[in-house]
Amino acid sequence: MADYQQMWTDLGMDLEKHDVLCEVLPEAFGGVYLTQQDRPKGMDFYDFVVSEIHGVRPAEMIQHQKEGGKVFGTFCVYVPDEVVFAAGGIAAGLCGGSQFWVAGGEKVLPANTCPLIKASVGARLDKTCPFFLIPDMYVGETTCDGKKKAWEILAGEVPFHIIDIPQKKRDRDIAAFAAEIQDFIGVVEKVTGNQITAESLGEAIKLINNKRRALQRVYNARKASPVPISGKDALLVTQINFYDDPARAAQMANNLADELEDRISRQAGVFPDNALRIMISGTPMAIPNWKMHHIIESLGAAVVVEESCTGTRYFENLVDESATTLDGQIQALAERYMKTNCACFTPNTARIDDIVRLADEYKVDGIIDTNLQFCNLYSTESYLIKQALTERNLPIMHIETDYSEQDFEQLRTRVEAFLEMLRK
Ligand code: BJ8
Repeated sequence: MADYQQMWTDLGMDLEKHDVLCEVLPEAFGGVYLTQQDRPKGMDFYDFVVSEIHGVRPAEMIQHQKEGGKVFGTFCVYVPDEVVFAAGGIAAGLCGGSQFWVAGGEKVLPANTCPLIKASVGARLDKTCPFFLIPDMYVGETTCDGKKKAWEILAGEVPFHIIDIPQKKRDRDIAAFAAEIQDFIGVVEKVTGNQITAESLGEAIKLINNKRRALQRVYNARKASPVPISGKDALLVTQINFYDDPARAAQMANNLADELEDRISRQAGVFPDNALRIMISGTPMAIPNWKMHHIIESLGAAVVVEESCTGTRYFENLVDESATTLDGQIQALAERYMKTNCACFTPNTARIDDIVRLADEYKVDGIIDTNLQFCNLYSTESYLIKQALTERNLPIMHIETDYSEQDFEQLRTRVEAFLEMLRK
């Protein structure tokens, strides 16, 4: 890795603590990723990004700030990145996915808070992640109670804008979300000093849609049998797309998709033809959370799709590009974002429809519905999901886990039993 010590010092990072993270991550990545056979060449880019994870992209963001640009750190797929890029800013998804940061979060949060929230707060307070120290503003949302309250703590550290997310999906809720986008435009214009026009927002909508289209191509390739890319690799692509430059992210995902389509035409796969095909549904898996994929794939089954915000929910729906006025574009954005089916909505039956549809499209043999520990929204919803899938004879198991390795063997045993059942 290049030398980023000066950059980290300037950011006020706790270098001693950060060194500990820098020591463990390459080993974890090597064990989970580099041991895989016959990975697509297109993964080299993503491996490089991980090898320089706290260097290369943070350096670009700081350069952007030196040139007068602003950086916005975001925490949810309901935050419309288009608005930030339309004002010449950079938006980067920040959610913490490492157990390393959990203890820092527990200093200020109840222990029974989900690890994603604890890690996100800990990464900032412990000053061990450059991505959390760079932004000029954080942008959060009112999805779950844990996040809402955590934002109040983080607001003591960084200017914080909170987008109010409706809890139902009636026309008036979509109108309310459009008003939130309108407010967000005002905030972003003030922070960046740049006015958002119909032209700049139209370009930003295309920019982010292109990234979504590229990810759709990668995911479409996963519908093939034998599957041309592992679930672990596909997950890494999505995780990195949360904070990479969107134009480059689209280009790299398109390059990878070209290669995957070529593999499909040659019937080349990374798992045998008869490997079990698994869908993971549930809460997002922020980088470097690769735990469930690693368990499943090391047992010989392929994860072929994720119904999650680090999966299909991130890119499935495009924003209508035909509007030419700001009002029309804001409405198009509101309609697109409100199609995302997070468990914070009630009722949320469209999420069940999504899982059933994806099970068919990706020809899955079984679904592993997974939620992070203490996420009441997704763990409660798992009851209805199990009921609906069982009615349709779709095999499903539910798992609740955190970022630690403590339950690794126990989970492995449970997943192994589920896979055995599917093989019978
Ligand atoms: S749209 S899934 S990214 S809120 S896992 S922090 S819900 S207690 S992450 Fe999410 Fe947006 Fe929904 Fe997606 Fe709370 Fe649950 Fe933790 Fe969660």
